[in-house]
Amino acid sequence: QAQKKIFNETDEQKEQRLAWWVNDRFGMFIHWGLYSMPARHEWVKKYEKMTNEEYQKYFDLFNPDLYNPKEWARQAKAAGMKYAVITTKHHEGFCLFDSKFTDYKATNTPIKKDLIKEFVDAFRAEGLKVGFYYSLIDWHHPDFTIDGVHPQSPSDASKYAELNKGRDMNKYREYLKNQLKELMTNYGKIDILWADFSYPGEHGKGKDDWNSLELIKMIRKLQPGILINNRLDLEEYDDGGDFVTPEQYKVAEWPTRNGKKIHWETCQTFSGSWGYHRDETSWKDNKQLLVLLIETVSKGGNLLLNVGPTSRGLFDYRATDRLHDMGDWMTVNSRSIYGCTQAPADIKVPENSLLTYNPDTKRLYVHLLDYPLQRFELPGMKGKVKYAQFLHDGSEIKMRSTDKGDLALELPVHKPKLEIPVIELVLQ
Ligand code: JFZ
Repeated sequence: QAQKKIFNETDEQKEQRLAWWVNDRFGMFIHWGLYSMPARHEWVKKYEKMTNEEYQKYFDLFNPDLYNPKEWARQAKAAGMKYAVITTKHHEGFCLFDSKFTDYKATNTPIKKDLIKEFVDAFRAEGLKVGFYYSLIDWHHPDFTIDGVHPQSPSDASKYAELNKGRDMNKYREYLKNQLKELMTNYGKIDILWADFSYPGEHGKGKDDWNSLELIKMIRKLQPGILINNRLDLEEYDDGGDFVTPEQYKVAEWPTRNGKKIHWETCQTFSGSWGYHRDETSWKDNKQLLVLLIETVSKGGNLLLNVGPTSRGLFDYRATDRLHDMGDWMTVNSRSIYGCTQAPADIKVPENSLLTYNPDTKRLYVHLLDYPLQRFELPGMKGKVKYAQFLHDGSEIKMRSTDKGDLALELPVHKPKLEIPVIELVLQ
């Protein structure tokens, strides 16, 4: 099958462009907008079928007076995250940035600030890479045609044409292009563009509705080093997206395309919704979150973990607590995450554990999900390991042979005081 490509970039050049991202593995997603005020899901406008008029009160009163992105950046960095992707505009259509092409923006609310400008400055100052989420969907723009995901979508299909009278997608396409141009021009070097999302089909939208081909060319021209996700509906092209984005579920194995392993990033929430949700109780615990990160790296992927700040501009304490605890673990264990990937196929995964591997240092990391009593066997590893130690305190773990001639480690009876202890094996 002939390769269809948009750009003439070699595989090697692409790997170079993505090298930092593959190495860093762990980023923060931030979903922030007017929906932080109702605080009951970022799709609240659609779920509750609100009109623009009904939604207007949030715009009129939006005033995140405690917004301090330096503190967000501090928390992200302390958690071990290396990049952050923020919603510059979500489906509600509200722009956190100062755009020339709309009045529906933060600078026209009581906060009167370009929130994105401050975000970019603060995160860069902490040494974090910055990415922009931009919603292709827009529930506010008068030319965006009402479709299946629109708050006013009728159940009776024959009503669409009538409801869409006077709406002109040509004008909306211009708007998309103009706004993306602003975002790619006015904020310095942008490391990631996270477009969201396409849903081709009847009463859906895809590449022709957005003019995706023209958009991706413009974006890469304005920001040559940028990484772009796969939600522009350009997957017929080999380079129509730099990475795939499995969302809110666990991938069974490393995703492939034409039999080749491809770059992937899973995005996940703490509690289910992306925007701040006051009453949600389904928060993942620390161990689940660490497993999510480790398992992702064990299959060669990245984790983009989401925070939904409140309408005052703060991270909710439940998010802050979890970020803090992940940071405690990362402080001593990040060597099993950064620069790591799936272990070589010939290495057997021991029971109740997850493996990651650093191909540069030839070190194998065994994450103990269920701390074993004293003896830990590594079938097939005899003669392959030079040295074994705990990662958190660098203390030696003695090696010995089992009766069957396999390698076994002598673990201390007392479980080290951290959720998931990691053994570092220095391979021959
Ligand atoms: C989208 C948004 O609707 C959602 O609010 C959030 O921003 C999330 C990160 O992205 O939700 C999607 C988009 C695509 C799929 C699923 C949910 N998908 O392709 O399965």
